[in-house]
Amino acid sequence: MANIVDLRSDTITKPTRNMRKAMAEAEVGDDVFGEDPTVKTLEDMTADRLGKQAGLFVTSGTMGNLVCEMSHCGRGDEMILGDQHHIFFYEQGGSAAIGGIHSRTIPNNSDGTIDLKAIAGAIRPDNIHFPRTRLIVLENTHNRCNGSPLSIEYMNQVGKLAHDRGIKLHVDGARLFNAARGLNVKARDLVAPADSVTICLSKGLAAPAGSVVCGNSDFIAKARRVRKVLGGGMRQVGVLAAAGIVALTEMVDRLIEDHENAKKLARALAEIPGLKIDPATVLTNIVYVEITKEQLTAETLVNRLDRAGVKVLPTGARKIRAVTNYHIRPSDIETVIGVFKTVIVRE
Ligand code: TLP
Repeated sequence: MANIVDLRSDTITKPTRNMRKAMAEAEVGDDVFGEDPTVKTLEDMTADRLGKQAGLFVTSGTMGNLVCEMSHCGRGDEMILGDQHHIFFYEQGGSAAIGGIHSRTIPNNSDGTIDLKAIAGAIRPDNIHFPRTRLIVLENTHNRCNGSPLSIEYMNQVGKLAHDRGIKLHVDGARLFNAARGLNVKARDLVAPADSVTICLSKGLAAPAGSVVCGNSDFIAKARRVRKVLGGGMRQVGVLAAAGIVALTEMVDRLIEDHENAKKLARALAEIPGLKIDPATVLTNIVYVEITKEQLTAETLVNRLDRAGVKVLPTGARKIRAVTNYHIRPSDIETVIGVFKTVIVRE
């Protein structure tokens, strides 16, 4: 079969040659004893890049978020977050199931923000009947909201609101570097108001696994304990951290190519009758498309595309998602556009 163009996610990216070499040559030690030099380098490097005191290597974005939530909140405490956040939508309710944390959701705007007034209104007063509001969570870029990057101004406004009320701010920055490249700002400026942040190495940055949590030293000491109780203490894990170091040093700047590819795809799909998308909403590497052609479901479209060598994800009955990534070239985008036209227009 001809080349498959896989746009299901940027999580499908495979490690680069430089990553494999670094993994093979990595110096390692028992990281639960704090003796893996490569993990330490990755943690320090990430913290430095994000303007935080310390970092903690974790297995995944899901673990990073849960570790942060549980480090900020005790059982019965409440966190405020958007109803489209990954944490609320796709993490199995782990905050409640494992952390005993109560989620108070606020509808996300289509650009991934949540209204400041709504956040302020959701903060609980001190009352014996209420849970205590301990945490506000933002997601940047916002996966389910078109991969939208949240601006420095907005992040600062939410940070101020949180801190004025003695509440912490966590940022799910699984694609924080996409946000920074998309807005042409520094990642550290985006998370300056955050008390904790999770970034992922294994999405757009193409490392095989791993995320890093950053915050101040006291917070990271607490987070290290939580990681251990969740079974996330790994031993000679410098073999993975080595790929993460390459991801941070070599793979961030090129994210702009993914964004260009996504914008090109969005512009072309907007021209195809039977599909609906506003290309102006595509600012990073995630493209959501609504299907308006009568009686065409996402499932049918995804199957037809798949048979023609293009993989995308159904994200609703009449909605699909395409995510550009390291393995996608501009010529693949041309191919994908052609396949969409054939599948939608001609069938
Ligand atoms: N997102 C995955 C799927 O789970 C949907 C994807 O393909 O986009 N935060 C955000 C914003 C994410 O998009 C993801 C993964 C995570 C956290 C969780 O990361 P992992 O998969 O490493 O646990």
